Amino acid sequence: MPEFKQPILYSFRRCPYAIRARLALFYARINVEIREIVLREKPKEFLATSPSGTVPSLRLKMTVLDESLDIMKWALGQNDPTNLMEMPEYGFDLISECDGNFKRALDRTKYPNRFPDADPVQSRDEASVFLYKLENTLSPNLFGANMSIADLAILPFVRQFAHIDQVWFYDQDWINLIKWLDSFKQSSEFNKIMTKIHPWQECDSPVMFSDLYWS
Ligand SMILES: N[C@@H](CCC(=O)N[C@@H](CS)C(=O)NCC(=O)O)C(=O)O
Repeated sequence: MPEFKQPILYSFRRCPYAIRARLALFYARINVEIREIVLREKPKEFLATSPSGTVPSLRLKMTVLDESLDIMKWALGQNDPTNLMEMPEYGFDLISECDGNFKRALDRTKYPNRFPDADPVQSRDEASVFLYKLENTLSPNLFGANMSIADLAILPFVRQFAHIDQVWFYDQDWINLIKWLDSFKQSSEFNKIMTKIHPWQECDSPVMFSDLYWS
């Protein structure tokens, strides 16, 4: 076993689950080594770490966190300078709905070839039901002026949905949703954690959050 020096986050830049994990670690100012993974060529070190073979996966000294939401809760449980965890329990229901029915419908409209039995337009309508629910909740964030863990957990998926057909998305009458998404996409936090890095190789020196984001 290699000596444990610091937490290691296996990540994939565009993956919405990995984006939410990086955001939480960034907001919590937790310094981790980040290893960018190519999903079609998963390195053996990653497969040895992640029981599910999915990103994100965070190797800690005694354990591995293999679910993005667990990484978020762990990070913000260590340090939560902007009070992201201060939200009603209902916020976790919204996250579950995002990860469940909304993501299911999103995938069926984004990847019609993978789901030949699903109608992409009907799936888009199904996904939109959740987005209108958010539209009616936003003021300007899900729980008022402060961002919460629910905002950080859900926004990467709304972004993914919006990118399927941006013309159509920006043509819908979800004004609050568009403002919320645009403000997220323009935020320095989001832009920092989207910094491009080369796929990790065993011979590389560690790339730390502190080198990328806090230098
Ligand atoms: N429930 C997991 C889901 C993570 C997930 O599905 N990530 C995708 C990338 S966006 C993945 O790693 N897929 C494996 C693959 O494509 O081989 C989480 O919340 O972390």
